[in-house]
Amino acid sequence: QSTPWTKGGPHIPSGQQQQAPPFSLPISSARIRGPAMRQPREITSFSYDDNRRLHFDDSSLSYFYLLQDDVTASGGIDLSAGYNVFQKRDDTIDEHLDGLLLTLVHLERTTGKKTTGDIITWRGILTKLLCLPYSKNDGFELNAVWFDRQLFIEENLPYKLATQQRSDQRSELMSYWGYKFEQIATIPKPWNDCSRKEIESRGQKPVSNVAQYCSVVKTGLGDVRMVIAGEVDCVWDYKPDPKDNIDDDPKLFDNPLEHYVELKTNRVIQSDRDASTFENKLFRVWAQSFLLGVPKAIVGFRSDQGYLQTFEEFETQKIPGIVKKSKYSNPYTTWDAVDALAFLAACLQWLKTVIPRAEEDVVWTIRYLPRSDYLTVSRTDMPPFLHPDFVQWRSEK
Ligand code: 0WD
Ligand code: CA
Repeated sequence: QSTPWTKGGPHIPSGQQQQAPPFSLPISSARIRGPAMRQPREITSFSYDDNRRLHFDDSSLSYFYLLQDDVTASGGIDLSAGYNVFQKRDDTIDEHLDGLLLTLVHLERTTGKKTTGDIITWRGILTKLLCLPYSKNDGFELNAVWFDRQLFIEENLPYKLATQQRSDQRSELMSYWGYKFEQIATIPKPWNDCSRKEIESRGQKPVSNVAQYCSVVKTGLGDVRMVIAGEVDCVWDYKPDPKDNIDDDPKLFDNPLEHYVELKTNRVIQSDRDASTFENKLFRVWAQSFLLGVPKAIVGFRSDQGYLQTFEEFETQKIPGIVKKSKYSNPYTTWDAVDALAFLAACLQWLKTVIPRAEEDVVWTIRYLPRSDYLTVSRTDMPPFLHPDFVQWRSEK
């Protein structure tokens, strides 16, 4: 049973000659100027603790602390240390949008104001869509549902689990290096509140990826307003207290997002091939950080044996330029931020119109098959996936 659909996606010139299937959006990095992105603003934040319990506060927020000398003096920090005691989150547990939705209930209860926005989702979902024109090898499925006149989008976890390649021992270790880097590059409190011992012993505890700090931001692209939540690795210096921002003068506003930092690890660059692979990755870092308004990424460079050798700061807004000016850049295949945003804008606008608004509680699948040229939407008979407390809260209003 499908609803009649008049047109394919929005009118984007596509290089493809293929006939568009119904309910579909051609994937294209169109050479058109996309609508403007609004400056993201943090509306609230939340934390998961080491037991994955949710707290409506900043308790899991970390602070950047790493000295170049500490890295070089030791001849490189061993990022494999403690791998045997890694406390890894069970990522087969489907959390849906729960952390975000329960945080919105808490926010709306305490402020008495309803969170407005057309689309509510995790940042990671939008990163996938933003990168899609340049990253067509991996397929995905998303679930979407209209509720209370807002469109909620989550990843379809069973699809992800069924299709993801079983990661081998080497890639398991490499992803551990990323979490180990986060551990040795951060402290749980601002440095002037930490004792020397707390700072020096920061790499001793088992590494865990269970605790997380997430920022919830309001942002917009063209006519689409969004509420997105994403994990933030740490702050550079401090997080401003919203109470200190009573003044509405935007010039005086100390924006929490401006203090955030994304952490990444990468192999040390030794060849042209390494450099070009890194630039590809850097663009994804741009996409991810840009969406949430995170201004800085710090990349730890490690050897093939997993020894951290050095680290470098990248300003999010400069990344597209770095990639574009690079000697590895190719005008036909190289990532372009403006074009990627134009695609995302078209995509979100399309989702808003193509998924029938009147049919609340119907779950739709947004599907991208590997290497295909279209994103498609179809109706499912899946049960709604929004947390019952959120549904009840919004239904009472
Ligand atoms: O589609 C998504 N993005 C999903 C997110 C699917 C299922 C769950 N989540 C959860 C995350 O666990 C987190 O609580 O959503 C929350 C926010 O995620 P996000 O910021 O939207 O996620 P994304 O931008 O994809 O990833 C950011 C970081 C990752 O760091 P790197 O440096 O690799 O980008 O979130 C972490 C990861 O550290 N992360 C996870 N950690 C453990 N298990 C997972 C996971 N399944 N997904 C993301
Ligand atoms: Ca990270």
